[in-house]
Amino acid sequence: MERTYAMIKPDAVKAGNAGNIIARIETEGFKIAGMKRIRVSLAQAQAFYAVHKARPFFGELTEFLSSGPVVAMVLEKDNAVKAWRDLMGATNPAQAEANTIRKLYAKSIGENAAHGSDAPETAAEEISFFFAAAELV
Ligand code: DAT
Ligand code: MG
Repeated sequence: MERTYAMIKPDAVKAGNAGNIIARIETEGFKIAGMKRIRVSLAQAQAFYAVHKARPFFGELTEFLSSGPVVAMVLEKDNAVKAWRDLMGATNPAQAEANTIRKLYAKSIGENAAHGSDAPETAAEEISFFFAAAELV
C-alpha cells in the first residue's frame, strides 16, 4: 500500500465541500490513515510550497493556503500518489476531466480545491510535515 498527502484547500472548506470530497475519497477506495482540520500559518505555507518560491504566484499561493481552515489527510491505496492526482484532475480546473474533484469544486487555477503529492518521495516529506507517526492509524 502506498501513501500520499492530500489536502482540501481553504476555498473548498469555506464553500462547504469538505464532506463531499471526503465521501468521494472513501467511495473511490482510499483508506484515510490520518485526518485533521487545521489552519496553516503563512510561514508553514511558505515552507510547504518552497519548491515554488521563484514563481510569480508564490505570494498569492501561500496567502491563499493560509487564508482559512484546510483538511489535511494521509490516504492509502495501491499507487495512491497517482490515484489521488487522477481523482483531483488537472491543476487548472478548466482543463480537468469531468467528475474530477477540481472540475466539480475548483474555481480557478489558484483556488483549486485540493492538493496532492506529486511523487512517493514528496508524499513522505509532506506527510511528515503535517503528521506525527502516531497520528496515522
Ligand atoms: P498541483 O497543485 O497540481 O501539484 P503545482 O504543484 O504546479 O500544481 O502548483 C501548486 C499550486 O500552485 C497549484 O495547485 C495552484 C498554484 N498554481 C500553479 N500554477 C499557477 C498559476 N499559473 N497561477 C496561479 N497559481 C498557480
Ligand atoms: Mg504540486
